[in-house]
Amino acid sequence: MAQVETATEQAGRDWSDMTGRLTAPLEYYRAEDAEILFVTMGSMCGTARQAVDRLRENGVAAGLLKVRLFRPLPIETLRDALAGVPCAIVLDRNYSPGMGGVLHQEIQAALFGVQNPPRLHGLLAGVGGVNVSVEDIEKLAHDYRNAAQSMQPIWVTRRMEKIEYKDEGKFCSGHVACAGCAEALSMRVILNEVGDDAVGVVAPSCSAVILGGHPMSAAKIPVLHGTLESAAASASGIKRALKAQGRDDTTVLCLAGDGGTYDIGLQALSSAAERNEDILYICFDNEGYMNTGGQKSSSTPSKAVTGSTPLGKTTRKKNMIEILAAHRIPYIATTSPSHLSDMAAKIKKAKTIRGTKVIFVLIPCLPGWGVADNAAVKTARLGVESGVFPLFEVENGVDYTMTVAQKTKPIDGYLALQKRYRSLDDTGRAELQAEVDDTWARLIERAGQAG
Ligand SMILES: Cc1ncc(C[n+]2csc(CCOP(=O)(O)OP(=O)(O)O)c2C)c(N)n1
Ligand code: SF4
Ligand SMILES: [Mg+2]
Repeated sequence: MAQVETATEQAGRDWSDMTGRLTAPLEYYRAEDAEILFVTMGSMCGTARQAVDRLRENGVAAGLLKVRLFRPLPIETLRDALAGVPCAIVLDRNYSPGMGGVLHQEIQAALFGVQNPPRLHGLLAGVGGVNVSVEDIEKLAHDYRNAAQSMQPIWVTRRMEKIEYKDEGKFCSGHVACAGCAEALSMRVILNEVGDDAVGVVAPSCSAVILGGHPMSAAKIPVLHGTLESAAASASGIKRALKAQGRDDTTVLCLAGDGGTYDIGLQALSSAAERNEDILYICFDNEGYMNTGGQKSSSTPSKAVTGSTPLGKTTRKKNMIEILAAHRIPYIATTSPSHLSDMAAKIKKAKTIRGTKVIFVLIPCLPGWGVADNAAVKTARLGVESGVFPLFEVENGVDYTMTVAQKTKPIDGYLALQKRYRSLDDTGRAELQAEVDDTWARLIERAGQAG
């Protein structure tokens, strides 16, 4: 056991000779003259590194000590690293009941008897999968840099988003979506907001499979299963028929996938939009033809591997929002299952508007994207936070309003959760990042111009 630290150091040097990437039991980032040193492990380090950069840009001498070897803990090296540092903040994404964060406890014990130890703070951050952002860590530096040391661990994470949401039971259990599918979750919110006075038109897609046919449908509103080409046309006809019966207030809800929206149903949708038919059209955008086995659609983004693009798609995702905006329809919005209150609010708003409303919902598809069955919402959240799938509204084709106005993360975390990008090299990743940055900049410009 006593030799593990030395052996790990040697293995790290050998690895560095072969790859140029240094790994060591303890790794330092901008730590030389740090007056405040973050100490953490694992995935928290990437976020902490960015926070250190931002703090340094703003004149705070922050640094990071990454603990790679936890058992056995490299105690002497740790003691040397921390002696003389004015303030150390241990970030634990774990909780040992009765004790607190395990790294904090170990470091507290390791520092026993050290001359000139740091003021140590043990912060429990991100426990239970709660997101910890760069801004959160920056704020912790400001909150704790001058605070007196506390022996007790401190819970610091933001509360989980509390969703003010009352499920009206418009979407029944027993549906056949893949377990963990974010489309089923979104469907629940959408049907809830649309209410009883509605008629649905569903294009062949996962939503058609999820809802199923009469009398076993999971939706509590009447649903017409249309063709892939004609969902918007069918919805237009139904709306006109209802209007002729004096049921002008009945919502006609069209549910389609991206294949049925960007490709095969585009002609009917464009015609309906040009006529400004009074329909609420939802596109569940899972970026491919998923219920037929995961082929690419024109919504599939660059470089994503699908059943029909085994080496990655070579063209960009079609910008359907701008195409629809060019029709000057009253309302277009993007939504995500990671932001359910926002989704509900946009459906509610769309219901009050007469004319064609189109709402896109980001759906990370579990088998299609190679996402773990508990990670659809997390993936969607990272899609929003990295600006891959910005949340915004376009009114009358010209007024752009950002719902989430900041892009706070690089795309790496979003890509890492998906197998469809697993063969992407650094060059490909950089190209994709550049594409996202470019699209984001244009969007912000539009939103700015509108304001
Ligand atoms: C004209 C036509 N072509 C092909 C099909 C077969 N088909 C049924 S659903 C589907 C995939 C639709 O993909 P998308 O709209 O993205 O929905 P998802 O399955 O991804 O939810 C296809 C190709 C069809 N029904 N009609
Ligand atoms: S294939 Fe994808 S979108 Fe369709 S039900 Fe499964 S997870 Fe949901
Ligand atoms: Mg699809």
